[in-house]
Amino acid sequence: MDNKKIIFSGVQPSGNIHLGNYLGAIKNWIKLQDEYQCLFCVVDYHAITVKQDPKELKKKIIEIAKIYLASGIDPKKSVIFQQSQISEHTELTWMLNCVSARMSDLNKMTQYKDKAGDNENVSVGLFDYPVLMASDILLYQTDLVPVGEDQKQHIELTRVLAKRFNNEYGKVFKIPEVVIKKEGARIMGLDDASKKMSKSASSEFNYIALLDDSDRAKKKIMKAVTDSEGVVKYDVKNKPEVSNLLTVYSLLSGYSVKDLEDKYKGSGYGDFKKDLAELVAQFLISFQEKYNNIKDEDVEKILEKGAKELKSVANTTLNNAKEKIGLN
Ligand code: ATP
Ligand code: LTN
Repeated sequence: MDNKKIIFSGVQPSGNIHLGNYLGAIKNWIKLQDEYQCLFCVVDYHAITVKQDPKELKKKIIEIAKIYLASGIDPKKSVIFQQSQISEHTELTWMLNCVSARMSDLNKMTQYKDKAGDNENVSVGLFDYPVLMASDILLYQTDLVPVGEDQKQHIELTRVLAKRFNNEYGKVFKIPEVVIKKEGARIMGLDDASKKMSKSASSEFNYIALLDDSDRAKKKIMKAVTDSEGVVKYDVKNKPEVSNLLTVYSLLSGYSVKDLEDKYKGSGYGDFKKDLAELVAQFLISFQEKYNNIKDEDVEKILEKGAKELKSVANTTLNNAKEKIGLN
């Protein structure tokens, strides 16, 4: 790796990757590739914090890497790799579990509370998920972590764990910064704008998957919940549904929200939704054309090459940390 600043981010190979993942995270990574050394991970150890079907998981790992490539991640500029191919991720997790992370830190994590609710019958891994995420980031001396809004708390925890370790044992880890782009940082569910668009939503009318059939996607937009006012206006507090659709429209078309408000002044939601449905369909058709042209064997080679390239970097950090706590 050269002397550029390091960017690290990742997506779990679980559920259906949706427009929220794309607009809130992956799309923003594309522009960063020239200025930074970018590392994009398929975080498969995170995916197994909830039950996965082994055959499906294998397919999903390749699918995520393909989605990275079809979105414009260039393997000549950025490193794409699979988390479980570098054992240092789980080794560092164990060390941080023991010497840096506290139950009281993890008890504050809202994602865990949202996912587990009152159910005690969830995996220990789901609770420990943020420490694995911290290890991902810290192993590579990451400078910046571009993510959607929902991950902010996890990056803050990463900083706490790194500082705590450095203070107690001597400097091993760089303290990373979170990068959250305001627009698209939290795309909301199409069926319920009070919750984020989510892979694990119970209804498929919550999200537009990147691999959705374009006609199906059009239907989902036409069925998206709005209000009864009939005014296309951005007002997150009073019109969260319409504001969410405006955000998606703006990010996919490049038009500003203001331009879109002007365009649909006085015309109700019918034309607005129809045009958005067409825009989404065209986006999906062009995305999927790229996706379908990528061969599984090529993806496997890219993942292997990525892991080879990063193994020694991860190993150096891990050994430094081991040395400091008296393990080497
Ligand atoms: P789940 O929805 O099941 O909790 P997830 O989509 O949040 O899963 P990941 O696949 O790990 O989990 O997320 C990948 C990236 O997408 C992260 O950077 C996350 O912040 C971002 N992201 C996820 N959902 C949204 C959303 N609705 N709006 C914007 N960004 C999102
Ligand atoms: N938990 C993240 C995925 C993730 C990640 C990371 C993101 C795992 N490790 C490191 C950034 C940096 C999520 O989006 N659900």
